[in-house]
Amino acid sequence: MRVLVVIPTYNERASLPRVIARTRAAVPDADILVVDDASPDGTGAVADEAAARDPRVRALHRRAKDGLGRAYVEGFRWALARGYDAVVEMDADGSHRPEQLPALLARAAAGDAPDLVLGARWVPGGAVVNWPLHRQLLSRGGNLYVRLALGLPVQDATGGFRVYPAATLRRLPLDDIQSQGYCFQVDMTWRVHRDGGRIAEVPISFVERTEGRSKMSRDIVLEALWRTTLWGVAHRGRQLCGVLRGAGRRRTRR
Ligand SMILES: Nc1nc2c(ncn2[C@@H]2O[C@H](COP(=O)(O)OP(=O)(O)O)[C@@H](O)[C@H]2O)c(=O)[nH]1
Ligand SMILES: [Mg+2]
Repeated sequence: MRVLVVIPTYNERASLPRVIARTRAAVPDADILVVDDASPDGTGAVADEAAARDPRVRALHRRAKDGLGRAYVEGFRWALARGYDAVVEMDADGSHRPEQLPALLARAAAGDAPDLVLGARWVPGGAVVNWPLHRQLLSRGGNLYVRLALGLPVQDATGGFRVYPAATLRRLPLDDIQSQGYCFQVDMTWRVHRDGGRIAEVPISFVERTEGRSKMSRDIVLEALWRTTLWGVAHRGRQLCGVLRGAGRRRTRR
């Protein structure tokens, strides 16, 4: 299996070299693509230095900060154009432990061939380390809302440590994906599920970053909230139409 690990970066100069080194050690056969949004702190140059030293590392430079979703879509296209079999999403800040990648990839390659493998915090065996209470509540609350609004049968739809088989990415309309922030993760999960895809969750331990700063913001939370609400209303509307159509058919038959 040819695997590409896509690492989006915005101001991750301090943590990126170590994350790249840990990834190379954990999955020596995988390639790495850093997708940097012109980070003012020079992360792009750090990625270029890593790429110059190691042919398995590549750097893609975007002109300006344009959100996690668009950075990933660009990474996915890069992978599909080069014939990779699977694409990994992983953060640059060390929160996603590269040492857990072999378990995620093994699950992706298992006999039942899931269409998406999620690294999950909120499942038995999963954990968060050093995350402040407000982030834990936001993540748990967000996931609960996603389950209630969409009926999505997963425990951690918001996490960004996951494996996409290339076939799944090829089926998705990558051009249509509007989500910019972290709701991109929910958007993708929801699309795979609606498409009839099988989703597997593998427990991970998420470790709060020790360097740099989180890019989580109020706008990112609001985007996730309004988009999930719209998807939920549309979904529940479709369900209701289905129920009413079924009842109508039963009445005409009688
Ligand atoms: N290319 C790119 N990467 C981003 C952007 N926003 C966040 N990231 C990266 O996405 C990953 C997750 O972001 P982070 O701030 O750690 O989010 P948190 O873990 O939820 O606090 C990190 O590797 C960030 O550098 C963006 O607009 N563009
Ligand atoms: Mg982080």
